Amino acid sequence: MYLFTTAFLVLTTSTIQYVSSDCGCSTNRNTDCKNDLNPSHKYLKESNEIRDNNDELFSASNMVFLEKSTFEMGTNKPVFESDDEGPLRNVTLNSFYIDKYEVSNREFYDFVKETGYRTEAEIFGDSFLFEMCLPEEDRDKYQDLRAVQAPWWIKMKGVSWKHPEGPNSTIEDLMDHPVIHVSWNDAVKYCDYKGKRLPTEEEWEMACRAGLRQKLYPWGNKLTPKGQHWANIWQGEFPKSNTAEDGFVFTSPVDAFPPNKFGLYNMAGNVWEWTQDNWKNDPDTKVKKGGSFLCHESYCWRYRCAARSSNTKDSSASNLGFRCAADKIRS
Ligand SMILES: *[C@@H]1O[C@H](CO)[C@@H](O)[C@H](O)[C@H]1NC(C)=O
Ligand SMILES: *[C@@H]1O[C@H](CO)[C@@H](O)[C@H](O)[C@H]1NC(C)=O
Ligand SMILES: [Ca+2]
Ligand SMILES: [Ca+2]
Repeated sequence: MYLFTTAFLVLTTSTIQYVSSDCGCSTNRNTDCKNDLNPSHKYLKESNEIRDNNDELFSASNMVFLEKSTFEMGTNKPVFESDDEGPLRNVTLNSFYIDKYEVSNREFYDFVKETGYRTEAEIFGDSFLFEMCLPEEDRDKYQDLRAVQAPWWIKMKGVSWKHPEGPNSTIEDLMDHPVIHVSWNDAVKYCDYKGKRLPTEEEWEMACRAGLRQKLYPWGNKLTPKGQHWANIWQGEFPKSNTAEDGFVFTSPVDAFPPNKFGLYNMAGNVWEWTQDNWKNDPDTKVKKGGSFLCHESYCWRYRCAARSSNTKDSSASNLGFRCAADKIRS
């Protein structure tokens, strides 16, 4: 049922040790892995301006229209050969709309309220939780539930989009954060209800690149131009310490960090985003794009536009969400 084909398999288990030193969330370890470290909003003026306007953030047609165009997809300098990041090729796409933001908890909450929808994690009764969210003294209890090749994931009962950081956590203070612990099947249902659909991988990557040619990131080639953070990823040593220099140990609000030139937020980092496409022709495994707050250059340099990874379509985790696309906006 759950299969991590991704990212996390590149580290061998021998390099992973659990030490009791600072893992990056010590400030609030016992209260569900809260983000209270210097939010990057403090110094990213642009994101503050948007955040003041919540109507805009949660309005129904919060999408960007992208004209029919040709763009260069992929790369001839793949970082992960086995992910099929290459080759560089021209792809022509018809016009489409795409959500400015990852789907937020508030939006998903409204959807559930209106439809009574239950996610697969709720039906299965568990989801993959990143261990940092648990109090350190509890982590040993869950040895048997760790993913073999990625032991920092714990398949945890009671974790779902409503309880994203542990069975006793809530989304109360995370309404503007991306919904997580949603499967591909859940994402398809949500977009469909909104009269939308998931983006194809090509659409997603075109949107990520925002008109820039052969750049690594949605904003260019430098990770931190002007000494600022442009995405929510991992700083420090994975998986032991997250210094959260970008302001966030865990997810960030969907409108944190500057948008790319198309006005799209968090294409790189924060949470991985499901796309429509099959991974290597397997209809049960879907392509996800963009990397997440858990990505670090040392083991998962996948917050590049060309990077790609996958999960089985019924799987869910702490770092996987989505945004929708559409051919037309419902009026
Ligand atoms: C894509 O098309 C443009 C314009 O025709 C061309 O300059 C470029 O070399 C092409 N890129 C690739 C990878 O074929
Ligand atoms: C959740 O809360 C219950 C009741 O307070 C407690 O018994 C349980 O250990 C908590 N679970 C976790 C994972 O913290
Ligand atoms: Ca971060
Ligand atoms: Ca993202």
